[in-house]
Amino acid sequence: MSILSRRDTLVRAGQAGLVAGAAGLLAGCDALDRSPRFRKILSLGEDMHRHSQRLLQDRDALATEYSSDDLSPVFRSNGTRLPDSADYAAQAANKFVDWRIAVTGLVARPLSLSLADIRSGPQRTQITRHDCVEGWSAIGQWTGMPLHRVLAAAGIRDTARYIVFRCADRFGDTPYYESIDLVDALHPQTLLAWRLNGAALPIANGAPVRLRVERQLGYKHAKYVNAIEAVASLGGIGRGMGGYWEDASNYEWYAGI
Ligand SMILES: Nc1nc2c(c(=O)[nH]1)N[C@H]1C(S)=C(S)[C@@H](COP(=O)(O)O)O[C@H]1N2
Ligand SMILES: [Mo]
Repeated sequence: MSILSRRDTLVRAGQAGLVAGAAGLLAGCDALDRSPRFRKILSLGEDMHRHSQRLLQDRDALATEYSSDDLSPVFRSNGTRLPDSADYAAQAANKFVDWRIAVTGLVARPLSLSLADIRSGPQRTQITRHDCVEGWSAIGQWTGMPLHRVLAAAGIRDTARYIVFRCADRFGDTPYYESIDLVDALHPQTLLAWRLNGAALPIANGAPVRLRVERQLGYKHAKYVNAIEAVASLGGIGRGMGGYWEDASNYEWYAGI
């Protein structure tokens, strides 16, 4: 079962719920229904529904994809360029064959994915523009496994609302982490990327695996990902704001572009 079809089902179930709810409300309420005030309330509800549908559609839209002519000559790096730990150095020396990404939390089947697992199976390649809040952009070609495949394989539970990504690097004692909601997690361009511009992902850009979440700013694109957790709430993770920079410097949790 594809996670996308599951979401379609959820959305449809939600709409059916609304319709059923409205029908229930209206059953035997002819007098009320004729009241202009009540009709106004009903149409307000419809407006709100249309508005949230529009927002959802916008969130689902694809980020612009570019052609290979547009590629930046160099895809620069930012933040951590080399995680400072003996374990990471050993993993890198070993070409990351022992790297594992734990997929846990609100899932039916916790997973431990190797780099080989991420590289096999369905892949997507896309050329997109990365925008950093610090005022630079770069266009790069990314290849990776769509995150929705991983979440489908793990059997994400209905109670999950966010996906948290934990990284191998730290700022002082504080590990880098990020989180996104399910709209972005299930978006077709959201990837666990292991290739940049046709070569293995360089260490400076997050080797062996980093997140691409193309509708958001650079700091959301967690590098050096070693754990993925499905959660119902971001409270209790880090300082509770949903990411390293959100906790440290009040960066927006939703950094849409
Ligand atoms: N683990 C980790 N992920 C991270 C960062 C970091 O320091 N550590 N920096 C973020 C920021 S601010 C940006 S702009 C991008 C930079 O990605 P790049 O190094 O491939 O350019 O990674 C983001 N993800
Ligand atoms: Mo950034």
